[in-house]
Amino acid sequence: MKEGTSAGRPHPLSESIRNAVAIFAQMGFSVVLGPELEDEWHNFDALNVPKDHPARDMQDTFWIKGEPGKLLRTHTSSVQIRYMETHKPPFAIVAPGKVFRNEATDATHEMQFHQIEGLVVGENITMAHLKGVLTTFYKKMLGDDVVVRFVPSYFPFTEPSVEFYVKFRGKWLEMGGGGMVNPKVLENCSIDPNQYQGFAFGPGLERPMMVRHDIPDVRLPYQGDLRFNQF
Ligand code: YSA
Repeated sequence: MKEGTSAGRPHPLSESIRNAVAIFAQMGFSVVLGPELEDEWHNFDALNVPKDHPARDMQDTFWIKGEPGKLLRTHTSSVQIRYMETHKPPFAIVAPGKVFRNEATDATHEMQFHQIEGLVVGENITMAHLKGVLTTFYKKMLGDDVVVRFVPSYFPFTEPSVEFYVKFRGKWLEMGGGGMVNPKVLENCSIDPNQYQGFAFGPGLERPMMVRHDIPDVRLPYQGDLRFNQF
């Protein structure tokens, strides 16, 4: 190799996205994609987040100027709706992609980040399946000794809901949210909640990258520092 050059490698974020997709694909999930430019129905309404409900404030939204009702998706949960509107259960999908939030940045928050949405709908699906899938995912992603903690939470589109955490630099770091799909959401997509249940989850992908590479600040890998692409 020429002096002064070094071998390149995938950016840690690309690696995080590719690993996550590969792990879920190995577990039998199909991989689907959805649009980053969304509408209110798929991002909020169909997910049981009514207009003027305080839950909408949980995610600060970038609205598109001059196009009422259009927004940059605040989470990949919009892809759940797009998929359920056009497919009949049973199915198990993941949807990776960029999401956007109009919020102040800090060491664990960027304005643009990535999530991988998971959705399983079928018969006799329980919360135990959700815990098993996510625990397996983080063990494969971060190593067998990782400890995943599940804590009760609230999302309008799941009931019951959980948040899950992994330990990083001595503190619990929130990795994502999930739960059992709210029957109202199934109904909004013309799926009979008396016959089918489902679980869904939406982990971020920047935070596992931070844990895996011991990166202390989520903003660092977004600043074009070429050392992230070198061995
Ligand atoms: C909940 C229930 C479901 O059935 C499906 C999905 C979900 C998750 C929900 N859609 C959601 O977005 N929850 S969240 O706002 O807590 O974000 C999920 C994860 O994204 C966080 O735990 C974190 O890992 C990551 N995240 C959130 N804001 C971030 C961020 N990562 C980097 N920068 C930010 N600003």
